[in-house]
Amino acid sequence: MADRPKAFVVTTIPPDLRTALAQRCDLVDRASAGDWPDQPARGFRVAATTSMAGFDARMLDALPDLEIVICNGAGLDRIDLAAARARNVAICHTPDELADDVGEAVIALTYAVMRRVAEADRFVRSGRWSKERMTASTRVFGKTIGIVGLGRIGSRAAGLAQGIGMKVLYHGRRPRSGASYPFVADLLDLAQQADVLVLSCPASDETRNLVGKAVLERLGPSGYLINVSRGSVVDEPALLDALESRTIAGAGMDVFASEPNLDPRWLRLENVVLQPHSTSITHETRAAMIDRLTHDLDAFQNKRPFHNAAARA
Ligand code: 8YV
Repeated sequence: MADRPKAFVVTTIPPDLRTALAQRCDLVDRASAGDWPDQPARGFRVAATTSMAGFDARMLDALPDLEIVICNGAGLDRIDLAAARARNVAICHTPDELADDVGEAVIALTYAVMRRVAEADRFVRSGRWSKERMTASTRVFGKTIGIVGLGRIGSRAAGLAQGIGMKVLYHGRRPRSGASYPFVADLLDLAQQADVLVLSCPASDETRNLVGKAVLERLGPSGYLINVSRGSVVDEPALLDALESRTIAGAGMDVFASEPNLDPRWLRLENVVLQPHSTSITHETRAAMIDRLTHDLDAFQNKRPFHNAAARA
């Protein structure tokens, strides 16, 4: 595509990505398309979305001239890959670029919630230190971390956890070839053994509500949950019950069932660390994601090979 294609921007995309796409495409925002996707929009060969906004079959049908969707993110759980393939629409995303920082954030969240870093910050800011002392936190070193989903993010978290003296176990559909950590076939068994249970698995129908009351009870009153996957992987009311009743000790959360509009119960909990789905948002990962998406778009426009997620649907 030598000419500048028109690109339909489905949702609010990060400004850095918008700037990069505007150098290659003429951008049109969904807001200017009336009651799209009920009324198709012609002439758009490119569309831009995010992992959380997704791109479904209805959207594909509403852009009949579409050739490629640019997705800001790794997760494809909200993109209909089969529908895109059936319509010969390519999907490019960022499967590799954010694993290091999200994996690192697993350790940050583990420290933050076990060593009560956010609580201690509030303790100082509130002036309580002049009247009382902070009560004890929990050591991270030597504890067992159970990773649900030893993919790119889980593997990064496992390596870092081992580096700070944690024992690493993992669970998934099957053992990963080459993994040097013990595989635990049963999630309840993993929760029983783990001091920290980390959710880094893809969101799917198979993992929906994977962690509910039974898993949380096995994790137990000295156990912690870290979620950098998707809110859908956890039965959130059961998790909130467990945190309020201290059935589990605490949680470090980057994703939520109804983000960004959280259940207000979260805001009343002292034993949680809350992040606004930001564990991948570092300067370095943003730059890497922009490079990947613009590389793939340029490759597509110039008929060079690139990773098309729809081709593997
Ligand atoms: C996004 C995410 O990358 O990549 C994903 O699937 O869930 C996030 O880390 C981030 O929110 C930027 O859209």
